[in-house]
Amino acid sequence: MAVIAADPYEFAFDPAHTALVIIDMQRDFLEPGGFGAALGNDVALMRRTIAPTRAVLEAARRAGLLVIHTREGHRPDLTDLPPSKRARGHLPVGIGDRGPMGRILVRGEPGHAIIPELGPLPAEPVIDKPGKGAFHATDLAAILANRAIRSLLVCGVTTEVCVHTTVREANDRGFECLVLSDCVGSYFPDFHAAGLRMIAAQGGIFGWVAPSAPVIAALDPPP
Ligand code: TIU
Repeated sequence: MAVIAADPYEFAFDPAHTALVIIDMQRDFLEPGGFGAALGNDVALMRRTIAPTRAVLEAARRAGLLVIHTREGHRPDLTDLPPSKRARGHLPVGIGDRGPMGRILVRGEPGHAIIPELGPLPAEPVIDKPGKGAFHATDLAAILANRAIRSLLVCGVTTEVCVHTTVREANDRGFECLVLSDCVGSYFPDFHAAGLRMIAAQGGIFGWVAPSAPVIAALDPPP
């Protein structure tokens, strides 16, 4: 077992039964000129997660962890897009519309792709999810069960939306989740901070929070 200092108390995990889950590190959320930026958000708040997430990703690959990437998006015909989600916000350019990097949150479009810095390897499952949570309407639960995964190391964006929803879904399914504080980001710093506190509050009501450095150290034991 690897054991690291975390909030609210130490997090113990067996790397053989642990997956790294990287949530929605897509061009439309992180790149200047994408959907998030077009909505007036400061993508710099999100981009600070790229370097630490890449370091965790490389350590997870070295350690042989199951690595799973997710993308939020919809079929090109939008048949899996709830009308409520499409209508929400009365956006002038919304989901399914042509945006700065192709049709927004539509699978196969440039903006839907994972940023090149964190691109998946061919053997790493990519979960295409229509919702905020990675379990809803996907085969993530089956993939984790087939590998006897019990613990999740969670990175990605945004802290209070897709990361939170996924961690809550995972927690209710019996997974132990460690959220890596420097590897998750939000357009809203106060939501990010509160989101992390909410994970670890009440004795770890949804899971644990720790920075990436001790996780990388635990995955890379000294020779
Ligand atoms: N991936 C994810 O969090 N999707 C969002 O829509 N996030 C927002 O914060 N809007």
